[in-house]
Amino acid sequence: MTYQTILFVLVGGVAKITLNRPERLNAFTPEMHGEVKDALGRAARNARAVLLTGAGRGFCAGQDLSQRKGDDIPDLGETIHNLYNPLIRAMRALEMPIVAAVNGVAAGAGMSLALASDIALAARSATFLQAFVKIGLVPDSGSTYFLPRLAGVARARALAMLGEKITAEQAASWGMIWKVVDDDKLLAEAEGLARHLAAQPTRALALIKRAFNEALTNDLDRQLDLERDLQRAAGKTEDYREGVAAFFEKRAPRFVGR
Ligand code: T3D
Repeated sequence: MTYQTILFVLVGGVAKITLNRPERLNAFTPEMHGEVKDALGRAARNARAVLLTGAGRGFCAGQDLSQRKGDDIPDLGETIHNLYNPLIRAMRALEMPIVAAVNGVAAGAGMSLALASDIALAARSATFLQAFVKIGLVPDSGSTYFLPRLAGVARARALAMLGEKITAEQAASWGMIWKVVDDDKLLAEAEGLARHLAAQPTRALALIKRAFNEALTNDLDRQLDLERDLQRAAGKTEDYREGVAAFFEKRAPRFVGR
């Protein structure tokens, strides 16, 4: 598949996906949904980490509203069901870490995308907003799930109801992202992080991702059982044997992702 709305590069185990409609702040069209879905599939087959970022001055402005003008508005439940929900599910199910490099404004479903990543870094000048209410919609693409769990219910509710823009610093201090990086260093730092993750025990990272996916809803008993099961699986990997061997041989481990 050749891409028109994203850039895709696979280097050193990292699949870099750049949303590439900068003149629209990388707003989503159905075509972009199809291409991101395809790119995540390629990552699943060929990479050990994903880096997600945006071209130009925006990260992603959510749905492309030029496709929602006038009276010919589709059933939005259908677009959520068919496009946005599968995207968020695919991100959370992908068996490798997704690093988001939030290079600029993340609005609407674009903010949801950042929240659905595993490790989000943001440029100091980046901003986040739950833009939905500004156009008479409700947060979607997982924002009402991730936001209260990351930032707390009081902040999530106010962000959703007011649609106010917050800074990257605020997002970090509220626990919504991993860290803030100077604008000119963001991409290099995010790429370095993704490269690091791509050289780690990929199966363990996938199992850690699953543990945290389920931790958001499990009670302690279920989570303890899950940890047991995941550890059983991790204990059977080649990378675990390598990690222990490297520890005793006092050398850096060479993880192969199996
Ligand atoms: O519809 C469904 O299927 C349901 C799913 C919904 C999911 C959603 O994401 S709903 C929320 C949709 N997104 C928004 O409501 C955000 C709209 N954009 C903004 O509020 C602002 O653009 C920003 C706060 C993101 C950035 O503001 P600013 O001042 O930095 O930039 P700008 O001047 O507003 O935008 C720059 C250009 O991008 C501009 O085009 P122009 O005038 O230079 O030709 C603007 O129209 C365009 N743009 C920005 N966001 C979108 C967009 N074009 C289409 N769709 C957008 N979402």
